[in-house]
Amino acid sequence: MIFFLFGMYVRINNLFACFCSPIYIGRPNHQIYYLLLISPVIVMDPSYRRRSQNEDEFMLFVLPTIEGDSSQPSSSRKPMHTSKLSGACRVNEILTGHQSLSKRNFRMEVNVFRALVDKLREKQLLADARDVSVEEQVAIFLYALAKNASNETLQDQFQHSGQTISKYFGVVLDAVKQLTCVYIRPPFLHPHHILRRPKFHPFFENCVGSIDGTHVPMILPLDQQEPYRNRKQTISQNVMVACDFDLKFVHVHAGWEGSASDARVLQDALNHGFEVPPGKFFLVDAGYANTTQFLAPYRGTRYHLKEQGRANQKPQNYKELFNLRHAQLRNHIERAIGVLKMRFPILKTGSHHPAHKQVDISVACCALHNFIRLHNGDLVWPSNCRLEIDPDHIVDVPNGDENYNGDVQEFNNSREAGNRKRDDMAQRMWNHYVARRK
Ligand SMILES: *[C@@H]1O[C@H](CO)[C@@H](O)[C@H](O)[C@H]1NC(C)=O
Ligand SMILES: *[C@@H]1O[C@H](CO)[C@@H](O)[C@H](O)[C@H]1NC(C)=O
Ligand SMILES: *[C@@H]1O[C@H](CO)[C@@H](O)[C@H](O)[C@H]1NC(C)=O
Ligand SMILES: CC(=O)N[C@H]1CO[C@H](CO)[C@@H](O)[C@@H]1O
Repeated sequence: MIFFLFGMYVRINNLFACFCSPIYIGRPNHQIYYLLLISPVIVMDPSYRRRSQNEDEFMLFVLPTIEGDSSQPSSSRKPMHTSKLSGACRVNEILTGHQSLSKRNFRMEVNVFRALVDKLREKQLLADARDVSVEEQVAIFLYALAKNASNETLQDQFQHSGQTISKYFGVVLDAVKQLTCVYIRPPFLHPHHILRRPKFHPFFENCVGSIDGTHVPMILPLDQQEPYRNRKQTISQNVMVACDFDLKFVHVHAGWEGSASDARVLQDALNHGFEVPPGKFFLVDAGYANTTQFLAPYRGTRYHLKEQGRANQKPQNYKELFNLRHAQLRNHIERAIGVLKMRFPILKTGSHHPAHKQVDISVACCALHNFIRLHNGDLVWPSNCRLEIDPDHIVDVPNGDENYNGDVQEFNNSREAGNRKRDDMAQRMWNHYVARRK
């Protein structure tokens, strides 16, 4: 317990808010206010942040002058990366070849890949180096996420030294991290069209999305593992994601120890910049308290769609009806998380990058997911992708908390109001339902 608390303290001190210039990107006027005030918050260690920033400044500065791979060990007299097929050719081959090549290797369609490269160039987050174009830099990064490719595999694939690979992985990770503020944005306030369907309307019209905690495996040195040990005894971070009904992430709070409860992580996100727009609410599962801003299903009542489907029974009372509608609406967040992890299998296995980079990788994947959504990238094929990872290596992580364990004072305090709101909604919905059935 003491260890756990200590772990949390460290986290809280390490918070770093991602402040970014508010950019108006063609939203309805009433959105501007939120764009200015709310920005996604990412948990990370400020000292890491500072160090990596300096490295980047250095790297971006020296990029254009670096010459090839001057890093070959002098003991090996034969040059190592001699394949005729240079990295640049390979990337070109993939981008101009059959469309499945880009999906398989970069986990996105060619047009989305090119849009990403353009955006990174345009924002001057990446620049062509003499021997590694922005296309190839991005390719190295995405290939690593897609295949959990090791340093060595990347060297062979792209015909560069370990240092070069490592450097560009870091440079692109940082660049994508900077896009986070642009692509992970607060939810639209206008009710989503799905909420206009008769079975949801008008009861859920102020709902802006759903929230869930998802575990992402981490690989950590033995002496740092304990707080990250989750219910399934594996090592993971607990990442809170909020997602709108377009399957876009609207907030991500990453880096919490796997032992922390979903409710605790949500509270921490609220303490560090996450806001629920006034009068709006998110749907949460039973791992959270039910409050006015976060509506949970009724406990001890059938909840999962599967359960209700199996019983093949119409809801018997207002609580069952509420839970059914709640589950139907919440389906989208499970889908979003599912697609995210299938698209970027590195999120299922953990990697040997330093801890802060593992945290950054999970946030970067969410930003890329949104970028892909924005450019109409498909969601179907990533869900059906064959995972090119040894199933033995897929880390078993918990599926989010099943019950709120009462560990957050602030949520405890607003439960009564939450219950009144939920009862009120559920009863109105039930009356409407019964009246229509007659
Ligand atoms: C990749 O290998 C090079 C040496 O070949 C090393 O300098 C670099 O740190 C390695 N990068 C990672 C991320 O392991
Ligand atoms: C992911 O890569 C790391 C090395 O970078 C390796 O230790 C780990 O086993 C890999 N996982 C899978 C599933 O291949
Ligand atoms: C929250 O309420 C529960 C009972 O509903 C209680 O067991 C728990 O100690 C409370 N937690 C806090 C942090 O006050
Ligand atoms: C899911 C959940 O937390 N439900 C709880 C909402 O609050 C009431 C009382 O405060 C509890 O009885 C429920 O279990």
